[in-house]
Amino acid sequence: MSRTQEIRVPDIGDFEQVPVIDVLVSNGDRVEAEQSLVTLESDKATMDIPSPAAGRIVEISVSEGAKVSEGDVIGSIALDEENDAPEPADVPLTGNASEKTESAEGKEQARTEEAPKPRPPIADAASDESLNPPPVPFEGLGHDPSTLPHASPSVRKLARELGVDLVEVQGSGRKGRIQPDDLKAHVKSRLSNTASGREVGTGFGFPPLPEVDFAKYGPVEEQALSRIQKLSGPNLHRNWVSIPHVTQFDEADITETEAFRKASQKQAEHAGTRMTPLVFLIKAAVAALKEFPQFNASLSQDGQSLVCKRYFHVGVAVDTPGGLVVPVLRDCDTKGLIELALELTELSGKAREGRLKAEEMKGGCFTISSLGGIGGTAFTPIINAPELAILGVSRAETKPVWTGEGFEPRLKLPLSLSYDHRVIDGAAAARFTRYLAEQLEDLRRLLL
Ligand code: CAO
Repeated sequence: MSRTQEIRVPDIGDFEQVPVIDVLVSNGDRVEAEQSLVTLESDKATMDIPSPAAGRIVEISVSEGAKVSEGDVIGSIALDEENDAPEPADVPLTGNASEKTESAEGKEQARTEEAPKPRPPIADAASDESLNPPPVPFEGLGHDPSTLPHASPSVRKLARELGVDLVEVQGSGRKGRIQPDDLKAHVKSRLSNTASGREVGTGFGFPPLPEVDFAKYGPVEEQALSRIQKLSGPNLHRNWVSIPHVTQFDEADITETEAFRKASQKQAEHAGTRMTPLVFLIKAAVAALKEFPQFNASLSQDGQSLVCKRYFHVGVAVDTPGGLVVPVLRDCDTKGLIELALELTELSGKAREGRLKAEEMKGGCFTISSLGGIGGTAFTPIINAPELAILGVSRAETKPVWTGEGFEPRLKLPLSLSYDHRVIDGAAAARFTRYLAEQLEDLRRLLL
């Protein structure tokens, strides 16, 4: 015959006389251990009283509106046979700790005795941890109690582990109770929304963007994002929110370099290309990456170490009718200016015609994004993860520079270096940018 046990309110913290807002089971129901039986709601939060063990409900003695405190009896349960194993006779439930840890041999002997074991008093049985699960803390502090969702302790525990606020989950159970499947569906939908970029700021506790019917305010037309935008948008979003960006600004005096570039234009044309400021930037970037190897690295997957690269592949952002793409020029340290110019012309041409292969956009160590041909004075480029830094280049401008005796017109190229502050310190970024600028200011340095 199965044993009956009282169901008591466990430790619920400093709360007293907490109203019962829901009774989730009826007399005769079969329940599992930990299954929620009754929901309480204080003025701060809700909690469920779990079943102390598997069995059949004999009686639930409270109803909605009743008020309970820790230790109050709220019903009784007929325990399943396996929960009803007799207590060893030689271990008094009220005994002290040393008595409870009697030898296994002694217990075994007690179990084999034929005489029925005296049933422990219910109050003592309730103090056995296996039959009396640890308290489930009140949750949801800070929420309006009237909006707090109903869910079992196991669902609440899982939600805590996953960092899900149950207020956001739609419950499909009775009275909107959140079932395990509701929680899973919620997490799946959040993940797919994040991956597709539909949800801005997920995981950071931001509210979703408001849905606005723009047509209410004037004529509108809907245009689909390009394929490239759809693909690159979520990556840009991830990089922007997950990498702590800082941008270091500087200027390089490229007066002499520009004179050299113009002078070497004929030679480039002869080779079938154009000598663009970008190839000088690539060479200067390689020199800086060699001098500061920490920039030519990526964070390991677990974020505990740096993967330092011994090759110098530089990505170049190219503006195409379909959107931004970043082809990668390989082994830039081994190539001359004309060779790089030829390669850049070929890759940017392929990019604009949509003929770039996926392989040609992989493996970069560092990216350069030049808006110099368009204009602007500075901007904050987004790091192309898993790279650690990206150089933004704006339009060079002739500026008066004080020489100590007078002003001289000098061509100044604005540089904007965004870097991953988890790995790179501000001082290192300032040194890197200065060093890069110095290479551009005096090309002879690149030969050293
Ligand atoms: N300052 C002043 N003039 C500049 C300059 C600069 N920083 N950079 C380029 N120029 C000049 C070039 O010299 C060229 O002039 P000439 O024809 O007289 O020589 C003119 O501007 C046009 O240059 P360009 O931009 O077409 O060519 P490029 O080699 O400098 O750049 C490429 C090639 C592919 C990088 C560029 O075409 C491009 O797509 N840039 C956009 C990149 C982008 O979108 N970045 C943003 C990423 S974040 O959204």
